[in-house]
Amino acid sequence: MITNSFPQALTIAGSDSDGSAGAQADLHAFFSRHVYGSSVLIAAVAGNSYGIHASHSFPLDFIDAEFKALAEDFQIKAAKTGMLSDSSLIKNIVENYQCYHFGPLIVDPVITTKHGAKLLEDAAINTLREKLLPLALVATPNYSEAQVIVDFEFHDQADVAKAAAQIQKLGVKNVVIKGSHVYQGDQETVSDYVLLADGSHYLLSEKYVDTTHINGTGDTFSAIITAEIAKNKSVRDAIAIAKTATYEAISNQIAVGHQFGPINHWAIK
Ligand code: PXL
Repeated sequence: MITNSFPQALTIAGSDSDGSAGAQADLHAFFSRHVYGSSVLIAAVAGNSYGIHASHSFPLDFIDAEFKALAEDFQIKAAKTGMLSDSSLIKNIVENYQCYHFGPLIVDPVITTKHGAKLLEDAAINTLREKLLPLALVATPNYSEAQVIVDFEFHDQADVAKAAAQIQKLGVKNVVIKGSHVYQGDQETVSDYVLLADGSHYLLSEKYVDTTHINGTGDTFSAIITAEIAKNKSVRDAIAIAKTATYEAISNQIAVGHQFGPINHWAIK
């Protein structure tokens, strides 16, 4: 057997104790697409389907040791970031990522949870814009994260397109602004706006699913893109596969938790 020939991906993220989001969702997503998953954990949260009850960040020298341990042994073909806590942590991740060879970077700029809990402090938004986003092959902000990054409110699709172009100017090669999944009365579809490196742009749509089991949706979407990039798929194909997979996971819910439960990674084909 050739050492390290199996596709491998890395998530740099927080652990969510309920298994629905963060590193756990990423690892489930890598597994679902037959990619071996490793993790650099930057924090751990005490979470369940009601929300996040406590959070603990790991020391930066421990995070350095996680990066080094993986670099010395594994051959990672693509990496992604999730929860990032604060500015010093973002700087640490940027330094470590630049020091090793972990393949293209997918940045899921996690700012708040579905319950509204903050996972990135306000003062770190600039560091995210200036240090981490410029390294991204793909960035996958959701509707509200994109508004924070560009610092203006969206009123229509033209605003979303303008924001994607602005995010691309930060250095992100390909941008996906995920459509809102908050029920708006007559919502029938959820459409993500995609702006590729060559300037082409389009909407990717799936049926809106009326469910409270949506924890880990964004993590899973960006993790599937990462898994597909690790298998040498094109960015366009990786994004399309991620959209379909995330829809499959949302629309086949499992009975776990009382409130905002997890999506179903077994449903991903
Ligand atoms: O889904 C966003 C997210 C990311 N990372 C961690 C989380 C959550 C949401 O709960 O707990 C660790």
